This record gives sequence, structure tokens and C-alpha cells, in this order.
Amino acid sequence: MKRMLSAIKPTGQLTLGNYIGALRNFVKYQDDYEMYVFVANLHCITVYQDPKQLRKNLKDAVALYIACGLDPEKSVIFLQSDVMEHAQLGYIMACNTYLGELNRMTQFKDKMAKNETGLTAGLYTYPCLMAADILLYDPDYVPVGDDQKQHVELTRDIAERFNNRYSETFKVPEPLVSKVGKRIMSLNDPLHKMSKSEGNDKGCVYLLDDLKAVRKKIMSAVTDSVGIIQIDQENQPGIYNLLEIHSALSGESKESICNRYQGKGYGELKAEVADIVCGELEKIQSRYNEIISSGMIDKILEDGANKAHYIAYKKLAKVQRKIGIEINKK
Ligand code: ATP
Ligand code: LTN
Repeated sequence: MKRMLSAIKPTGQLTLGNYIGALRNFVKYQDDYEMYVFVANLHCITVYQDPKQLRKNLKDAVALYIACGLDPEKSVIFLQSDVMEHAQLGYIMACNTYLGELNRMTQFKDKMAKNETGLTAGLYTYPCLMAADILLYDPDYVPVGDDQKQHVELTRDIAERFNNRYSETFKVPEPLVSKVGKRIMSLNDPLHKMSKSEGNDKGCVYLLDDLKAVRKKIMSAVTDSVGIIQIDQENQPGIYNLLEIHSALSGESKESICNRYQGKGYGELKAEVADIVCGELEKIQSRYNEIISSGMIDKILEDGANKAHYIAYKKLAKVQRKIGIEINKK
């Protein structure tokens, strides 16, 4: 069975973007692939997090993974820092990555361009840790949203370079970006990604949001003055985003939705999208509440970390032998 690995970095509450672009796909894949999914808590702290809030976000993220359908019997679910090999291989990967490569990473460049202050070294070297996260497990595929594709491509470059230098060690993974829903945009600023860390709560639907608030956010989504429901991402990015959300969740093609909405207004489309999103969130939230009150999370994470560690440990030992940092092992 082929293997997949992915992660989410819960720097805040998980969003509809995380669900459509990532989580939902993990759930679909878990029947056909050996699936490893972790909560990237080491990535979270590349930007300061309030410790109490972070603890809650991490627990919520695990509960939401399961509430969205990840099954601990089928998928290995764990917390990144419970498997220490991530940090150790991350350092080794940083020693095999060039500054020029990190300087080209769009996510970091965007932050630099905004003149954000207090950017940390951890944020800069984040792609090296992400490469380690992936390469420890030799996955065939890494399912991610559009914004993470560049990091997976860098991971491939690092793996190939390492294999050439030290002989075959890592499988070179493929990024897997789904066609629909790879980039859900903010509801009130459809030119920017729906994002949990931008502080734009009105444009962002959180999976644990009150459903009335969700409906309100969708009904107030920014659209345009064209007045026709059609597929025109460039001139009608808000409508395109609503069609994308609808299509990703309902499975109906954007063309078919547009056909049904010939001669109808934006308000009606928004109401239908709100119904679909709220229907989906209602199910997720009710399962989330059961999971949180069941106290099952600790055991799931313990089992997951044991299974992940078994693989990561062997891979790190191999890497350390190959690069010559151990004295008595060949
Ligand atoms: P941040 O907002 O802090 O940058 P994020 O919401 O992008 O974070 P990540 O942990 O970086 O969250 O992403 C987890 C996964 O969810 C990644 O595969 C990412 O590509 C996907 N994802 C995140 N936001 C969206 C979005 N708006 N549309 C589609 N996929 C998304
Ligand atoms: N950087 C990713 C989260 C992440 C990840 C990974 C995704 C950390 N390590 C390994 C896939 C594989 C993000 O989504 N921000």
C-alpha cells in the first residue's frame, strides 16, 4: 500500500480552508493509503503563541481531525513534538539546504515584504523542518493545499541532493493538490487566502464557529456588481470562491451550479452555500463535542506517537550513519 503523510499547523482554530484544502482529503485517502497525519506543533511556535491558547488549539485540532472523519484505526495520528526525530532530522536538513533556496520561499518572502517585525529564525528555516517531517516516513504522496506545494518541491530537491551525496536514503515524494478547493479565499477579501493567522475573522469560517455567525459571514461575503452567476475568477473572485466552496462540499460542478442559477441573484446563491457549509459543520461540531468529552485523545496520541516513532527512529539512525556523525557505526 502506498503511503501518504500530511500535517496542519494549528496556530489558531482550524478553518473551512483547512477542511476543504486538506483535512477532508486526508479522510478520503485513508482507505486506500497508509496515512500519517500529525499536528505540527513545532511549526506553530515559529510565531509566538500564547501557551494556554496553544494547548487548547492543539487538543481541538486532534479532536477535529477525528470529528472530520480521520479514523485512528486506519490513520496514524500524532503530535509532531512527541516524535523527537523530527527536530533532529530538521537540523540535519537545515545543514543540507542553501540560503538561496530558503530565500525563494514565497511564504517567507511575503512576510518580509510586509515588513513584519519580529520574524524568527525558526520561521525562516521552517521548510527544513517540514522536509524532515516528510522524509522521515518515506511517503509516496504529500496532500497539501496550493500554498504548501513549494515547500514539498523544496523537500524533493533536498531529498535528491542528499541521495546523490550520501547514496539512496529518502524516497522523493510527490505533492498532491486537489483540483477543487485547493485555495479557498477570504469571504470579505476574495483576493486573499482564507487564513487563520491573518486576524481577519469576518472573512474566515472556523470549524468551531457558532453556526449563526457562519451564516452571517457567508451572507455578507464580498461579491461584485456584475450581477450574473458565472465562472469568472478574474472579474468575479467572490462569486468564484462561493462556487468553489459549494462545489467542494456538495460535489456538484461549478458549471451545473451556474446553470441552476441563471437569472437568480447573489443572495440566493449565498443562502444555498450557507446551508451546505452549516450542514457540514453541524455534523463535525456534534462529533467534536463527543470526542472532547470522551477523553479519548490522549490514548490516540500515545498510540500514534509509538507507531510514528518506530519508523522515524530507524530512518534517523540510517541518516546519522550515512553522514558520518556517529563514530562506531558504518
Ligand atoms: P496560516 O493561516 O497560519 O498560514 P493555514 O490556515 O494556511 O495557516 P496551515 O497549517 O498552513 O494552515 O495549512 C494546513 C493545510 O491546509 C495545508 O495543506 C494548506 O495548504 C491547507 N489550507 C490552508 N488554508 C487553505 C485555504 N484557504 N484553502 C485551501 N487549503 C488551505
Ligand atoms: N507547513 C504545513 C504544515 C506541515 C506539513 C508538514 C504539511 C508541517 N509539516 C509535512 C505536509 C507535510 C502547513 O500546512 N503550513
